[in-house]
Amino acid sequence: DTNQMLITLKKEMMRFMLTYKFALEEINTKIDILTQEFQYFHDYNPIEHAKSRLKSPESILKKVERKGYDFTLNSIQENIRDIAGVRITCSFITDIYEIKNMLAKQKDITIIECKDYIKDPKPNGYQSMHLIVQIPVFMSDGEEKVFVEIQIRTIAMDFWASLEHKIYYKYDKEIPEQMKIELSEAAVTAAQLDRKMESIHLEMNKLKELSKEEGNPEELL
Ligand code: 0O2
Repeated sequence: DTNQMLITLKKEMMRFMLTYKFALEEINTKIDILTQEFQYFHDYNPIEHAKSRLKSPESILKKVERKGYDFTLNSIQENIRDIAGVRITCSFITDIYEIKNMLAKQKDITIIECKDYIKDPKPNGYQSMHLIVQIPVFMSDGEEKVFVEIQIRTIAMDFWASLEHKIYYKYDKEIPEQMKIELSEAAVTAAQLDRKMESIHLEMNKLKELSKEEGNPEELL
């Protein structure tokens, strides 16, 4: 009867959302392990911070409607690949590629898609590395392969993107022309800052190596 159908539907929905929650927990554990390992064995940690979020059922349904997909769990599972999302912020551009490689090397992670908006920034200036990965989640009744979106960016890229995101919604997706120009200039400045910080960081590493070779590790830095 209808009541039974509703109970089954609710259970299916619950199981569906839980798989994404578990996938996020798995990815968070991986990031946590990398962070801790770097803390113990290396001089510095490429991960400044990581934040994860689950898309709310309302936002999922809005996106399904906007994109014209079927309103079935199968279609949502296949087409909406950012229900589980993680954003990793790091200091330097090289860290982004290093983190990407470290994740790609893990046996249970499959990289399905990689969008490099650092090599090819969006027309508005947006920069970031976007990965869609798939990770197995083992439930009592079987294995689910779950999509997770991982965004990796520098602090400067993140600073720009958060402001742009706020402005985008403040102006209801119609940013005034002058502000678009200013944002685009700010994106160029942020990219310059990233390159500058990277070169200073490399310079510092060189000095560190040199000082180690001379058997005097602490003196220069
Ligand atoms: P929110 O509120 O952050 O979740 P799709 O995901 O399929 O709709 P697309 O273009 O294929 O769209 O995905 P893409 O390019 O990988 O971008 C997805 C996410 O990246 C966005 O999620 C944003 O978080 C971020 N992003 C992409 N472009 C921009 C941009 O120009 N400015 C800012 N600030 N963020 C951007 P959502 O779901 O759109 O938003």
